[in-house]
Amino acid sequence: MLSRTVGLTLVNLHSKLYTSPMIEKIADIAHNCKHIVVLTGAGISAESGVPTFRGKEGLWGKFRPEELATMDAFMSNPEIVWEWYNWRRELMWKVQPNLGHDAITNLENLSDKFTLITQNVDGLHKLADTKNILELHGNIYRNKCVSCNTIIEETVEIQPDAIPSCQKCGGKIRPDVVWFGEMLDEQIIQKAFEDSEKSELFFSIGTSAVVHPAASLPVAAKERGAVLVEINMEATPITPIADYFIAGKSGEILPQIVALIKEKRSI
Ligand code: BJW
Ligand code: ZN
Repeated sequence: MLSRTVGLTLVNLHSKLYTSPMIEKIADIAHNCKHIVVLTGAGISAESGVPTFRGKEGLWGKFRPEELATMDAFMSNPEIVWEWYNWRRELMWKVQPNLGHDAITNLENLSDKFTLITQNVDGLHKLADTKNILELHGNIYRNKCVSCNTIIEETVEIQPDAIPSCQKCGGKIRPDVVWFGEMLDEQIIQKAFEDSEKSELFFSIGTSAVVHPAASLPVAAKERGAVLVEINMEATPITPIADYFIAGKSGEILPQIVALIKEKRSI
């Protein structure tokens, strides 16, 4: 195959892969390490058509987080909150994983030990067949009781003007996502820190790295000696501590890294 594209995109000449020295270096580190952790944010799903939160086109440019993504907002206006979540569910239901999600699955298959930590609630990593996933901020398709936290696994369509009540305690049903001011699932966040701190190579991909505790994970990994790689369209608060920062789209960069690891494995 003879193909050539410009910039950071893959250049494949006579089946030998040529790419940037930085990507080459990262692939080399990945090839030689035992434990990789990947943290993703909304940016990984942007190329699938899921809106991000921050930035010009982000959801928080059009909607106020405190009116939609807090318990206070839900208690004072559950109909509006459900309308917003129904709109997002519908949007997410229609989209497919992109090349970035697929590359992460390939990276997992090429790794001895691999953990994917995602802040996303869209379920696209699962759909792309990544196996070891920690969902930090819940899942938009799951519901739970606002009072007793009973999980309602099956996707029930919620009518905003007739929000169902919990069969156990009568509390209102809400989406099982983590809103501002709410604690993350203790076991999930503990495992996320444990794996991050044990990792040799940590990728922070498509996250603005401003929401905690998720944004502390790359810092914790780096402090314990991991090589920190950031892939994002723009710099973030963690860029200054990253060993490698690649400015670009995850759906274009990640497949290059995976292709190079595969090439190294077949040598
Ligand atoms: C691309 C791309 C492409 C685009 N390729 N890249 C410490 C310090 C300060 C504050 C706090 C702190 N600890 C806790 C807090 C408070 C708060 C917080 O962090 N606030 C800050 C914002 C100031 N945190 C919390 O409240 C958390 N709870 C908690 O800590 O509990 C303990 C506690 C309780 C009470 C009091 C105090 C502490 C919970 C946070 C929950 C976040 N929830 C949301 C909504 C989830 C549900 C839903 O989806 O509906 O989670 S908010 C939203 O932000 C969502 C995301 O998961 C999260 C992170 O956003 P993300 O993924 O980074 O997206 P963006 O849009 O910000 O960035 C996208 C990036 O992609 C950009 O950088 C683009 O450039 C890039 N990009 N295309 C590569 N193709
Ligand atoms: Zn209940």
